[in-house]
Amino acid sequence: MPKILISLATYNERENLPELTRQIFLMIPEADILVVDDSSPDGTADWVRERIKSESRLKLLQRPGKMGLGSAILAAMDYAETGGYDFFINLDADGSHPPRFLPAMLNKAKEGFDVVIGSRYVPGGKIRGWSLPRKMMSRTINFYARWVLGLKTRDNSGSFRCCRVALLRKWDRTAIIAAGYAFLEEMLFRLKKLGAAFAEIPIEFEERRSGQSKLNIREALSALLLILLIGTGLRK
Ligand SMILES: Nc1nc2c(ncn2[C@@H]2O[C@H](COP(=O)(O)OP(=O)(O)O)[C@@H](O)[C@H]2O)c(=O)[nH]1
Ligand SMILES: [Mg+2]
Repeated sequence: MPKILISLATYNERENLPELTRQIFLMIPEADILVVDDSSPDGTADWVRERIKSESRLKLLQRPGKMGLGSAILAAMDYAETGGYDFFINLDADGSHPPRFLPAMLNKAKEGFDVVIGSRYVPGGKIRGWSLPRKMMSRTINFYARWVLGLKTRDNSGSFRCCRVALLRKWDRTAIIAAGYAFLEEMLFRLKKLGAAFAEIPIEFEERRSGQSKLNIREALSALLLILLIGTGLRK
């Protein structure tokens, strides 16, 4: 039986975790869930610590301060390697990535794909709760990333992804440039260079109902710049 690690990067997601972790375990009972929390002021890590007492499949990695989404996913990837897992899946902890898509994602990976993207931009994919300008912004970023980084995949800016851990082992992640949101595009760029086989499965994305987005204009602009530097090879 393959070992599966599902990672959740959290910053102030205490309200969202009880229902989300319940749904994930319902969908993939054999999986472990790792919460990578950056000492959220709302006490997310306290909830996890309490829950772990009666749920051994739940794990916590607490870091001293907010270090960015990319760096949290990197830490979870290291955990997957060290822990001897076979498949690594990441999803946002705000409920935007419904766990009902996990089995399809995992099945696709088991078919032999190295990276499976939970995609809003393939037929059957949907976005609920976004305004037209927000949708246009995401489309533009994706178009830009495809062009600058030479990616063929459609959804390059979402974090709902499954990776074969054997592939992660081949990837020297010390050379990673982006610690924030641009990590998501950079990851695909690096894995493509390693010859990874990509697949996308449609998902229905839902905007978070509780809490706040951590993506602000400064983060977004810095992501655009980093993608350019990575794509042009100005930063190696
Ligand atoms: N550990 C950690 N998690 C983060 C950080 N920034 C964002 N996240 C988490 O990453 C996920 C996506 O962030 P979110 O704010 O929903 O971004 P958006 O969906 O692009 O608006 C959520 O689970 C956040 O809690 C961070 O600096 N550290
Ligand atoms: Mg979100």
